[in-house]
Amino acid sequence: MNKRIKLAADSSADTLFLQGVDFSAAALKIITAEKEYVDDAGLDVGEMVRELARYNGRSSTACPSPGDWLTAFGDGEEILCVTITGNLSGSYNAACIAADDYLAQHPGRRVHVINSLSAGPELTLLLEKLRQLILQGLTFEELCREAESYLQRTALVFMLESMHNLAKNGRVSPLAAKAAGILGIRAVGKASDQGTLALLDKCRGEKKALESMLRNMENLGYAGGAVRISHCLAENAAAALEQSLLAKYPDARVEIAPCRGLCSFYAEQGGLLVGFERETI
Ligand code: X90
Repeated sequence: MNKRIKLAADSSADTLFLQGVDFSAAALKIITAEKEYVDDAGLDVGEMVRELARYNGRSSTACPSPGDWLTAFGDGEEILCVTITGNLSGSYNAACIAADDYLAQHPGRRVHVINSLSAGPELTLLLEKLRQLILQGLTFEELCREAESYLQRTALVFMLESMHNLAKNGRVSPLAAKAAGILGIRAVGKASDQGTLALLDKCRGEKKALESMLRNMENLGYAGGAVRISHCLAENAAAALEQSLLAKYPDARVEIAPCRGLCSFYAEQGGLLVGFERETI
């Protein structure tokens, strides 16, 4: 294992472990009046989603503190850190503060913090790409450059049945959230270039919504590259999307995984997040 280079990401990346490289995650928290859920390997995500479905009070989230980030940085000599979009979370700012502290404590070491402007599976794709490149022996400078350029070649679309938690916590306007609150209507959208939610479509029924997702992926430049689908208790929808992708792009590398805590809280039951590689023009 390359012990010089350390990868760190917050728990919005849905990644607990990366084989063969030095990786640590910084947990976000999901907070209710009754309980605090720490989005780390110990969290039973299914149980959290079920408990939250029964809970009617106020709930919110909290990003990692600079101290949490410092813990994730550990004793790395060269640290590459990936955060959820800085336009919806304080995680990126906290990581930048931690980076300054770290460099003050350890002159001569390096920290590069990347604001993904995204969430969930687009971060997972980036981490997997960085894992490969570390194993191939790229230098820290090369990794920083490749990370930024890979992010230009990936995107994120989503399908949400409810945007209740996003609206309640001020991450989308109540008006935008309204459609997704109506029974049977799914909101399809993307991570905008500013790292916010942009609505693309409102669909009646899952089939139409999945068609819209695929169409929008293609509009954003999808042409058969890697796809990562994260779902919140929506395994069937994820599998259906995989099928339609493979029907059209038989060589596509598609992976499906359940969301961890933070993405489950905001995507809510039935939500799908899709990170994918796109061709750029
Ligand atoms: O700092 C915090 O408390 C975390 C706040 C996170 C808010 C947004 C999370 C979004 C999760 C929802 C659909 C995809 C959105 C893509 C946005 C760029 C996933």
